[in-house]
Amino acid sequence: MIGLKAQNPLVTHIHTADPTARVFNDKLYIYPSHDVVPPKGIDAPRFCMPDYHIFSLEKGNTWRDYGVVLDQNDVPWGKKNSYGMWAPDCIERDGKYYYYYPAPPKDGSSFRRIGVGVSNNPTGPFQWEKDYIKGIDGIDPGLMIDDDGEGYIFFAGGKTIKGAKLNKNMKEIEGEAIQIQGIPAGYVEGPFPFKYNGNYYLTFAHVFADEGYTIGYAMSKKPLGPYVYSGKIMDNIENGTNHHSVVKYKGKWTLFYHWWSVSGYSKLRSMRADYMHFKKDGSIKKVIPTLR
Ligand code: FUB
Repeated sequence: MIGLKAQNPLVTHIHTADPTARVFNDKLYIYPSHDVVPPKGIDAPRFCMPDYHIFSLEKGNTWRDYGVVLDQNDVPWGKKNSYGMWAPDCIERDGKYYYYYPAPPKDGSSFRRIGVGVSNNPTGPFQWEKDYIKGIDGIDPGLMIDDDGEGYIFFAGGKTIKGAKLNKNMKEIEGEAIQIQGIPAGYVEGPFPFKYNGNYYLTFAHVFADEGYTIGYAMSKKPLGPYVYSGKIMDNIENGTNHHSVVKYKGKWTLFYHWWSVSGYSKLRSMRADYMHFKKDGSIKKVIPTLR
């Protein structure tokens, strides 16, 4: 266990990226990915990402690091030493916690597949499914449980966002994943779904040719859309990528994202958080990050 002060960047003992924040039983958890310096002799891919840690916010505003919850070489269906454990998510349904993660598959069927593990606790241990979820071919799983209890998974694939309803077991999708309509042109990744005041929101990292990575969002009246692009939540802050999440914690909406101020290198990122505000009409005010 490692205790750290709750301020930006949130932790500095390891590099963390793509933070998915969740509140379970009034406690704040973060499910980030983990950037490392390529070990000697390793011809690492663009990002070097070997495993996942989980964090929780403790009394006194310190972060607890639960250590490695899944190593790349323990993914039952994964390619060994891929260093490709990209952005994960975790969601609760009926008292069980489901952890979704992308990894390169050993069968070579795709760039990334998405696997799932289940636990009775938000921090595991998780029982990892032997195979990846069929019908999903992409990265960056983003999960949502609707008010009626139905589960949805969104992911990025081929510069688009796709989504599907999950079966009750949370390990299979119902039918086929569909391309989400209404997402603007340009490279998109890191979809994060949530619901507020009867509207469905889908936020995503959105790359503009002349600006680079921003955080954009779209709104809909139905979980799988069609969505209407509604603007930017954050301008490009030169943070490498702009994978993020949104959560309401202790009455305040908060945006979790990353930047590389600690390392000075865009592939060694550090997670951060800033408050986010809605306007009366449901639109989101742009977040000005505290870059310190
Ligand atoms: O962190 C690795 C990948 O870069 C994520 O999966 C993307 O969203 C981008 O942040």
